[in-house]
Amino acid sequence: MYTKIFLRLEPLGIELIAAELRRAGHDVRLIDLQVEDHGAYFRLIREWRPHAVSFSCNYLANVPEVIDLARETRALLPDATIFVGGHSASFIAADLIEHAGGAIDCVLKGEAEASVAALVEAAADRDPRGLLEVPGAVTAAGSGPRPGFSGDLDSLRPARDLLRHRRKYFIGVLDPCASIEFSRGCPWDCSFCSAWTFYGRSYRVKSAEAAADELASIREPGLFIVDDVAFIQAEHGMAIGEEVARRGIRKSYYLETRGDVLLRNKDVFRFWKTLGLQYMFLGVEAIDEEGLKRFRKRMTLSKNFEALEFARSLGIMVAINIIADPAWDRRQFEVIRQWCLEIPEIVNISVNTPYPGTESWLTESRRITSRDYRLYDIQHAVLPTQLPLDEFYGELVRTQQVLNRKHLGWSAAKALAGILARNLARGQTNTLKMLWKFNSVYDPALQIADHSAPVRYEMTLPPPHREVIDPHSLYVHPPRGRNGRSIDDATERFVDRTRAGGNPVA
Ligand code: B12
Ligand code: SF4
Repeated sequence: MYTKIFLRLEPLGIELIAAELRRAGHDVRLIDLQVEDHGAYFRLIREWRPHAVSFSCNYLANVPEVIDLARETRALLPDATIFVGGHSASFIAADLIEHAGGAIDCVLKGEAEASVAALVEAAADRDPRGLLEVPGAVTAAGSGPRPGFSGDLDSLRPARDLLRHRRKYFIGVLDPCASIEFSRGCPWDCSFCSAWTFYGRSYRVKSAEAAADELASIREPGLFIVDDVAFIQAEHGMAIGEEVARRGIRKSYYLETRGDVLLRNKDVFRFWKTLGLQYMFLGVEAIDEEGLKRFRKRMTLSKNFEALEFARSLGIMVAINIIADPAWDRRQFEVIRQWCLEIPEIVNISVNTPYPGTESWLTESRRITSRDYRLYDIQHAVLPTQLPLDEFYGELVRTQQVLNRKHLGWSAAKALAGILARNLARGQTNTLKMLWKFNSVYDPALQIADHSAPVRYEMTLPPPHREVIDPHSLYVHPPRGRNGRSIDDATERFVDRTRAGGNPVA
C-alpha cells in the first residue's frame, strides 16, 4: 500500500544478480514488475525463450504472485530452470518449492552474488544433484551447503543499464531517484526484524572511493540509501561524505537510521545535510516505554524525542514509523492520532506482524489469524485484534489519515509548488501523482475484503511458542562473529549497549 503512493524504488538486488551473471558470460534481461505488468513479462519470455528464469521475492506478500508466475512460466517453457531467491524466499524456501508443485526447481537462499553463476551452470547440466552442490540451494530433493557471502562490496556494481523505465523510480519529492548501498547488514537484533537474521548479524561496508565512484556514475539526481541503518560508524560516513564533496558530486539523499545513531554521530548527519540530505526515516516504533520494550528497542523515550528534535534541527523532512499493535483499543489510536497532529513529521503507521525469520515469529504467544501471505505486508492484522476487525481498520486508517491531511493533497501541492515545477520541467510526474492517491489505497473496506480473498497457498504456522530462542537457528548466512562486523571496537560496544540481546551473541 505504501509503495502504491509514496515511493517506487530501483530493485538493486536483481540488478546485482544480473551484473554477476553477465560477468559470467550470460545474456541477461530484467523486468521489474513494480513498473511493468504481467503481460509485458510473458511477451518477453515468449519472444526471448530464456534457458533460466529467476524471480526475486524479498517480500512475503509477493509469494502467491511469484508462485503463480512460476507455474505459468513452467507451462510456457517446460525445459527452463526456474529459481527464486531474495530476503523472504530465504526463510521459507522449502514451502515455496512445495507450493509451486514442480514449477520452481530451486530456491537460492542468501545473497545471490556468491553462487548465482554456479547455480545457472549447474542447471545447464540438467542434473538435479548438481544443484544441491551450490551453496544456499534448496530443491525438492533437499538442501545444499549454507549460503556463502558475496566478495568485497566494492566489487559489486548493479547492472543499472538493464532496467527500462528508470524514470518511474522516486520517493516523495526525489523524482527520479536511484538507489545505492553503502553498507550491508545490521549489527543490532530487534525482535520484529529479519534484517540481522538474514545476514547472520554481520555488517560490511563499501569503501569511500567505491561509493563515490558509483555515485558519480548515477544519472538520477535523487538517491535512496538502502542501508538498514545509515552511518552507524562516524568515520565511514565522514569518509564517504568527504569523497563526495571532494569530487563535487551533488545529489539529494534519503536515508534510514536509528535515533541513537543519529545522536551519537551528529556531525556526520550535519555534514550530509550540506551534501544534499533531504529526507530521513527514523524507526521510533513506539511513544511509550512499554512499547519500546516489547520491540526490544533499548532506547529510552526521552532519547527518542531528543533524536527527533535533532533531526528537526537539521531542516530536512523527517519521517518516522510507529508500530500499531492489533491489541490496541480506540484510546491507544487516539493518543497516537493526537501526537501525529502535534508534530511536524510524516508518521507512518505499520501493524505489528510476526514474520518468518524474526524472533517474534517464534516468541509471539498469540494465535496467528491468517495464513495468507498477501496479508503479511505490515498493513494488515494477522494477530487477533481486540477491537472488531472492521473497527480496527477504521481506527488505523483514521490515524493514517493525519498523514494525508498534513502531507498530501492541495496543501502539500502548494507547499511543494517549486519542487513540483522543477520536477515537471524534467518530465517527472511521480511526486505530483502521489498527492491524491491516499483515499483510493487506504480504505478500511478494502482491507477487510482482503481477509476474505480465497487463500490458495497457506503459510506454514510457526512452531509452538517459546520464551527464549537461539538466534543461530534464525540465521540464513552463518554468523562470523565479531570478525563479520566492520565496525571499530567503540562502535561494537555502543551496539552491545543498545541492542536488545545485550549479551554476547555471535
Ligand atoms: C530498500 C528496502 C525497501 C525498498 C524497496 C526497494 C526495492 N524496490 O527493492 C522500499 C522502501 C520500497 C521497501 C518497502 C517495503 N519494505 Co523493505 N526493505 C528494504 C531494505 C532496507 C533493503 C533492501 C535492499 O535493497 N537491499 C540491498 C539489495 C542489494 O539486497 P536485496 O534486495 O535483499 O537482494 C539481495 C538478496 O536478497 C538476494 N536476492 C534478491 N533477489 C533475489 C533473486 C534471486 C533469484 C536470488 C538467487 C537472490 C536474490 O541477492 C541480492 C544481492 O545480494 C530491506 C532490509 C534488508 N536488509 O534486506 C527491507 C525489507 C526487505 N523490507 C521489509 C518490509 C516489511 C517492507 C514493506 C512491507 C514496508 C512497508 N511499510 O510497506 C514495504 C513492502 C514493499 C513491497 N514491494 O511490497 C522487510 C521484509 C519483510 C518481509 N519478510 O517481507 C525488510 C527485511 C526490512 C525489515 N526490517 O524487516 N523496502
Ligand atoms: S536496527 Fe533493528 S529494526 Fe533496524 S535493521 Fe537493525 S535489527 Fe532491524
